[in-house]
Amino acid sequence: RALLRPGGLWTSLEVVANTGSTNTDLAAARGEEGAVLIAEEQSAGRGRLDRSWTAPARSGLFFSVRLTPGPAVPAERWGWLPLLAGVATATALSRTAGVDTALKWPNDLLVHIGGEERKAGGILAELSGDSAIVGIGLNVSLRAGELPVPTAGSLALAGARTLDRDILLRSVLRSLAEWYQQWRAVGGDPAACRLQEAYAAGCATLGRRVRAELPGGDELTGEAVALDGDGRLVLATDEGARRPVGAGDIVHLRP
Ligand code: BT5
Repeated sequence: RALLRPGGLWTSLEVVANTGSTNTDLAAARGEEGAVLIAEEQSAGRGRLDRSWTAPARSGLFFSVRLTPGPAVPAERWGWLPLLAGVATATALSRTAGVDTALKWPNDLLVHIGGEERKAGGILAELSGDSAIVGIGLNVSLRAGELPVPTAGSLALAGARTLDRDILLRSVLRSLAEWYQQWRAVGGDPAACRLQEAYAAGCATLGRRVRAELPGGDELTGEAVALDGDGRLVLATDEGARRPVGAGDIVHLRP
C-alpha cells in the first residue's frame, strides 16, 4: 500500500481489515488532526439520523479523517465540513476516475447510470470534542447484482476509468486537504475560498422542488434556491416564504 503514506495534512494513515465504524473508532482514538482510518470492511457503518451504510468487504472506500479547524473557524461555519468533503470527493472523482458526480444536499454523491441518479457515496461528519470526524463511504467496484439498496450506484457502473481503491483514496485525500486548508485559511468563509460556488455548481438539489421533513413533524415544500452562509439549504416555499433547512432535516427531491 505504498500509495498511502502520511504527508502534509495527513499525519497518520491506518488500514484495518475489519471494524464496526471508522467514524466511531477514530473519535474514540483521540488522535491529532490529520489522522486517517481506513477499513477494508465495515460491519456497522453509520449514516446520518441513525441510518446505516452497508457495503461488501473491499467493494469500496470506507474511511474517516480527523479535522480540527480550531478557533479560526467560527462554530456555525463547521456546517460546511460535510459539504466541503462532498466537493473535494467530487473534484477527485472527476480528475482521477473521469466520473462526474452530483451532490445531493447535504451529503450524498450521485452518479448517473442509464439516465437515473444513483447514490455512489455518502458523507458523515460528526463532532468529537474540538474535532470533526468526517467519514466517507464510496461504492467503487459494485456491479448491478451487488448493490446494497436499489437506489445505489457505483463508480464501476458509472464507467470509472480506474477502480483501484488506493489510487482513488489518495486522490480524495489530496483534494480534501486542498479544500480544507483553503477553507480554514479564510476562517471558514465559504465564499472567500469559492467553496460555496463550487458546491452550488455541483449541487443536484438547487433548482429542484423538494419536500423537507422538520424534526417537529412539520413539512415544507418548495424550490431549493440557495445555500446560506452556514451551509443550510434555502427553500422558496409554496407559501411564498424563504426558509433555511438544516442538515438535521430530511430533504426529499421531487421530480
Ligand atoms: C450517508 O448517510 O450517506 C453517510 C454514509 C457515511 C459512511 C461512511 S463509511 C466510513 C465512515 N464510517 C461510518 O460509520 N460512516 C462513514 P445517509 O445520508 O444517512 O444515508 C444512509 C442511507 O443510504 C441508508 O439509509 C441507505 O438507504 C443508503 N445506503 C446505505 N448503504 C449504501 C451504499 N453502500 N450505497 C448507496 N446507498 C447506501
